[in-house]
Amino acid sequence: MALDPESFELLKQTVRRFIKERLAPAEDEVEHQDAVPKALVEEMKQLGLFGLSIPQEYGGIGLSMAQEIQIAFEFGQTAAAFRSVFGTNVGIGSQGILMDGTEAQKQELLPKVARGELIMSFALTEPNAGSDAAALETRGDKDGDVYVLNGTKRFITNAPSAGAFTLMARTDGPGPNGISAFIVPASAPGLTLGKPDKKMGQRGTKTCDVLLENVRVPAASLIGGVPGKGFKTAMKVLDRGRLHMAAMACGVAQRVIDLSVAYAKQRKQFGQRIGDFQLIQAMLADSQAELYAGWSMTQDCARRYDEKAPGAADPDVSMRASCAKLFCTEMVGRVADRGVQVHGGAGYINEYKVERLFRDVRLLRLYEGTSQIQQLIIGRALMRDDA
Ligand code: COS
Repeated sequence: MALDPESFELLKQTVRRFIKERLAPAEDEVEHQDAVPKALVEEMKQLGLFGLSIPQEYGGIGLSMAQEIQIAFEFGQTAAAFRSVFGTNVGIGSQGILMDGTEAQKQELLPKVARGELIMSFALTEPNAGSDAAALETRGDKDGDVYVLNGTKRFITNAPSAGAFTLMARTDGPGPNGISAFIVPASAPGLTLGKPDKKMGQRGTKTCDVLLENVRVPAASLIGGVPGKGFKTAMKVLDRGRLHMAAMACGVAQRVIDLSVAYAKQRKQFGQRIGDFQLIQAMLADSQAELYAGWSMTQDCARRYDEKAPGAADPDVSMRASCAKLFCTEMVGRVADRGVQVHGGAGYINEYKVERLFRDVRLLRLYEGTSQIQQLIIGRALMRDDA
């Protein structure tokens, strides 16, 4: 699946212009209001951003992974909240349905997801199951043709705006193979939301708990109609999400470098531009070299992702997606830190964009699998006997 090169180039130029002309001027408002203006969300829907990764047969734009990462890179260059508005529809919220859902589920849900009429959110994490996702405790007990869901999901991105959740619950005993993935409407009786989380950064993005108390969903809402497959669906969805995150991290790194270079050209000390000092140049150079490495790696992995069978698991690609996520999210942490350093005292002031970016990128090393989980996946892959 891919959009033809000409249409894709047009889309990329449109996205660039949209970010420059519509989103960048609204960044301060997002930071201070802690919300994305509704009018901009509507414009995002018109542009088709909610359906970037959904095949054209289901009403989306049908980007390949190699194309999607380029759009993620562009969105890395503006406030994180904008990408987050449609991020779960494009990624972790919808991809489980696309990869493992029945044809009926795809036809019913994906066109609405692609149009942004239905916001999908991904509910895996729980108070006692973060990195150890297979330890999740939310129960899905079968009662005739219905599953009864009970439990708590934590830090769920876009939960306040979600119309439905891709939600993992335990239906069949302990361990990963006892987990099933459900499509749960936000309106289901017994489903309630916790209060919005107050986060360190990424203002304008919304997360909260999702509480399930005797929520009854038909057995037909099991993704793929088969129990016990939910953990693998979640892992496949996360592989893809990790690559998207790596690309976004590269986009932020690009922005930090651009801001830092601009500042280094304009700020004068000791009678000259600070950018003329080699110690400043060294920081800029390290950031540029690291971005180049991370972006090359991400593009290579996306190409490999597109080459494998759609929806299939490929341990080598999973391992490389973890390499990209690990390297790029750690890289952007270092780049943002140097960005603040180049800005000196100004870099610690909220009016300067690097201060926000420094806080915003901290999350990238945590969500969709911490750096330590990525190390574990890579290490295990190398130690496999058949590797
Ligand atoms: N694609 C497809 N299948 C996968 C897979 C992948 N990327 N990763 C694992 N699996 C399969 C395994 O092959 C195994 O299948 P079999 O039982 O048929 O052998 C099954 O899933 C269980 O895998 P594993 O034994 O590796 O599970 P673990 O409990 O040891 O956990 C980690 C694996 C730690 C990698 C997983 O729990 C994880 O990614 N944790 C982080 C969760 C996360 O990212 N949370 C972020 C919040 S969501 S935004």
